[in-house]
Order: sequence, then C-alpha cells, then structure tokens
Amino acid sequence: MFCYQCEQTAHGTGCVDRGTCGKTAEVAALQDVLLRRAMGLSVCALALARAGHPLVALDAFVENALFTTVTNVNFDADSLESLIGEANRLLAESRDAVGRAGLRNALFGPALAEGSTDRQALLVEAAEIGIDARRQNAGVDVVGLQELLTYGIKGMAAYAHHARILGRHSAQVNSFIHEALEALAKPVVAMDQLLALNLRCGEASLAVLALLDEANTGAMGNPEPTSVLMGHKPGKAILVSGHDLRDLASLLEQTAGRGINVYTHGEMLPAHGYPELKKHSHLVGHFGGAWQDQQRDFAAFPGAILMTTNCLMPPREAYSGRLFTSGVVASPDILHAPDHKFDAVIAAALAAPGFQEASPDRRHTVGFGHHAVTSVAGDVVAAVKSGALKHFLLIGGCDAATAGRSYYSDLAAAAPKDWAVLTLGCGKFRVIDRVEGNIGGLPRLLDMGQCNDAYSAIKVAGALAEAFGVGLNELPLSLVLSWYEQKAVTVLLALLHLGVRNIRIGPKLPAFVTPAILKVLVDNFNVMAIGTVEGDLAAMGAAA
Ligand code: SF4
Ligand code: SF3
Repeated sequence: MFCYQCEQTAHGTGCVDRGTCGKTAEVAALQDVLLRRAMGLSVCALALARAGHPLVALDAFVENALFTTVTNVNFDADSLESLIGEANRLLAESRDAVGRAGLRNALFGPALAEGSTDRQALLVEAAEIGIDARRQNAGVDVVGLQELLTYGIKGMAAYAHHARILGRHSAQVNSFIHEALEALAKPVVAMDQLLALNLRCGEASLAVLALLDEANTGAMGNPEPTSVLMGHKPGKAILVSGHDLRDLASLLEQTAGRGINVYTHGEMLPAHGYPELKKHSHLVGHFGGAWQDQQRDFAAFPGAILMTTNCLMPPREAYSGRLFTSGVVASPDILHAPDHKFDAVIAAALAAPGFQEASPDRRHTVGFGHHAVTSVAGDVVAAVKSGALKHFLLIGGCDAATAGRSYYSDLAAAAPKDWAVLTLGCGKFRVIDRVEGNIGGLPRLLDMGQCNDAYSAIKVAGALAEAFGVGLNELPLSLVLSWYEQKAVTVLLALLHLGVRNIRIGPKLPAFVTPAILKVLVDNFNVMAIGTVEGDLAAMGAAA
C-alpha cells in the first residue's frame, strides 16, 4: 500500500505497511480499486452525457464510493468488496448502455475493466494502479496534482452525499466529479491541465458547499446562537458523533418519549443550534472532545454510541459492543444501523447504566452561521468602524492528535482582545475556552459550525467585503487552517478559487504537495505554513 492522503501519514511521507489511522494494507488496496471503478463509471457517464443521454443513476453511487475512501470512514474489507461488486455490476450495465448508444469508442482504461471480485485479483490490480506505480510512470509532481484533485473530489463527494440525503443535488457538482475522475483515469495528464482542473475543483467545491448549506438550513432551519451544556445529566444516554444531521434528526425522533438523553460528540456539536434539532428537549448536551479523543470519551460514556461519518477510530473493547455505525461508515465487528433505523442503538442505550449524576454546568455557545452573523452585520460594521473590533481571525479546520497542534490553542489565547475569533470544524476544540469576552454585543469567539459549514465563513467574509466596499484580501481577516483529511482540501480549493491569499496551513503541509506544487501555490496565492504564534500574530496584525 501507499497512502498519503491525510496529515498523520507515516513519517510525513506515506503509510506503506499499515495506516497510522489503523487502515490495513488490504483495506487501502480495496479503496484504491473502488476509486478506480468510480473512474470507469464516470468515463461511461460522461460518454453518454456528451451524447445527450445523461446517466444520473450513477451520481449517488460515485459520491458514496468516494466518501467511503475518505480517511477514517471505512475500515471494513468485506463492505468494500461488496461495493466493488456493485460497481462492477453498474459498470457492466453502463458499458452496455454506452454500446447501445454506439459510443463504445469513447471508453478507455477503467471503463473497460472486466471487474473481478476475487480478493487476490483485486489486490494485484491495486498494486498496478496505486500511487507507487503511478509515480514511477508519471513522476511525483503529476501524481501529486492528481492526488490533490482526488482528495478535492473526495471531500466534494462527502458534502454532496450529505446534501443528497437531505434531498438536494446539483448537476454542476456531479458533472465536475465525473470530469475529474475521467481525467484521473488517464495515465498521464499534462501538469498545466491538472492545475487548471484543481482550480476548477475549487469552483465546484464552492458550489457543493453552497448546496449543503441550502440542504442543512432548508431541512433544519437557520442555526441560532445556543448555549450548550458541555457535560451530562442523570439518565440513559446515546452519544452521536460525525457530521450527519439527518441521522441525528431521525434518532431524536425515534428516541422521543423513551427516557433517553441524546448527546453530541465531536463534529456533531453545532447540531444544537438548528431549530429542527434543538426543539427536541432530550437533546441535552455535548460529551467529549474532537474525534481523536473518542477512545477515551467512548469508553467513559455509559450508553450507546452512534458514529454517523468520519472520523472513526478502530474501536476499543471497552465500548465496541455499544458502538454502532451508520451511512457509509463501517468497521469489522461493529454493528451497522441501516437506513436511519436505530432500534438496536436504542436497545443498547436502555441496557447500559446511563449517567448517575449531573456534571458541572460548563457551557459553549454554538450557532453563529452566516444567517446569525449577517443579521447583526450592522453592529459588526459599526464595531469595526469605531475601532472596537480590529481584526477577524479564522482558526478552523480539522483537529487530530499529531504534534504541533497546540499552536492553534496558543494562537487563540494570544489573539489581541480587540480581535474576533471565528472557528469551525473539529479544530474548534483547540480554541474553545481560549477566547473570552465580547465585542460590540457579540462574543469574541464565534462558532460557525462543522467543517461542512465552511460556506458560512465564506458568506460572512463576502458580506463584510461588500459592507466595506473592498475585496476579500483587503478585509482585516486572517485565515489559519488546520488540516487533517480530504474535506479540508476541498475547502482550501474553494478559498483559492475565490482568490483568497495569505492562508496559513498547519500543522504541516500535505505530503502530496511537492516543492513544485508548493511553488505554484505560493506564487499565485501566497499560501504559507504556520510559523510561531508571536510571529504570525505580528504579521497578521501588520497586514491588517
Ligand atoms: Fe495513512 Fe492517512 Fe492514508 Fe490512513 S488515511 S493510511 S493515516 S495517509
Ligand atoms: Fe474533523 Fe474528522 Fe476534519 Fe469535520 S471529524 S473536521 S477531521
């Protein structure tokens, strides 16, 4: 195996025997084959679409296949093998449809794969198409750009999946995913073409973020500032982690009146701000920290646990019998709750002891999405004009256990008192409790939501730029991103598409960004690695 798609890749270069995430070489290989099948499906879908016969039935499958290969989503070789079997079936059907349309000549590479499901044959195929083999043929820079695009569309697919289960999809988004996969199916594509595709991926990423924002707010209402209990109450309990608001909504409906309190974990914290979720009085609080704390948090939680999306870690025995997955998440020996039906989760919660006592009443306020912030835009603009609010500092993205992430906590704590700190993603757990006080009637710390809500930050920045009559890069705004998995790549590409410059990224730069790719990012966008807290704050303040 060779995988360098996330920040905790081994030695900062690539996981080769087993993933730092716990992914086995076999699972990594099956994920590579599944991605390859998705490329084949996209080649077929585009051949038909270009001839005026769109095959939209493939869109949802391709989204799910890509989402399945995102870091910390699926560790289960059997479920991957059955997805490959389904892909083989769809590919055969699609090839037939292409043949019937007289377009067989448009097919190439993975679209022509016969598609075995024999495990050994799949492992051999994986070695032939993996990053190692491709780097020998095409070189590290081409493969680096191919992987940048791959991770961009993996994140897009995750966002598109979330929107789709809430009833929204976009032809623009799906057609770009197919186009990118078609380009990735070619053995070598020129560097400049790949660069252009990555920038177009930013445009499509912005579209999918907007789509998901519409889907979330359409189904759940606009988030409202809401004080959340960061602890627990006595009683039976279910903990819900991941990003899937639809699963949480279904679980809340199915647990109504059952004497079970529901808690959020990790990226589910912002759920408390949505009117359609907070209306359930048994959604009582948030338990634990970011995803990398789950082995400690889940072991300490005296109830059932539902993991709706990434980031899943290989489970510990202490809680493996109480842990359930849903959606595209899977791990061997963990029960899966299918089709938003949570009877088994509820039964496990009722069988567990639950909390005996109440925790101290620690609080955190969520719900500062674009609707809440832009509705007080007049106050914000007045605070800036009066000099009470000097700078906006966005500290957001993914958290993880890797070294160097205390930078984000220290940066938040050291930010001047006349700076507002915006945060989103599970990176927020590094800044919660580090930023105190109010400016102009608003808290200095504005929690804008999940990584899935990056569109809120983009909308707020756009509204401020309009109010001040300046471009995004002229705003007193600094972006300091923490990255871990592929959705962060998607958000970065969306920001670059908007022409945002001077973004700081840490705790270290991605392994797939070669010196040649970095030079392009620096020359065009002045993307930079995080430095020291003092140095970065001084530079950001001076640039304001
Ligand atoms: Fe390694 Fe990350 Fe790939 Fe897991 S997802 S195998 S940790 S690079
Ligand atoms: Fe976190 Fe996985 Fe990315 Fe949603 S839960 S931000 S890492």
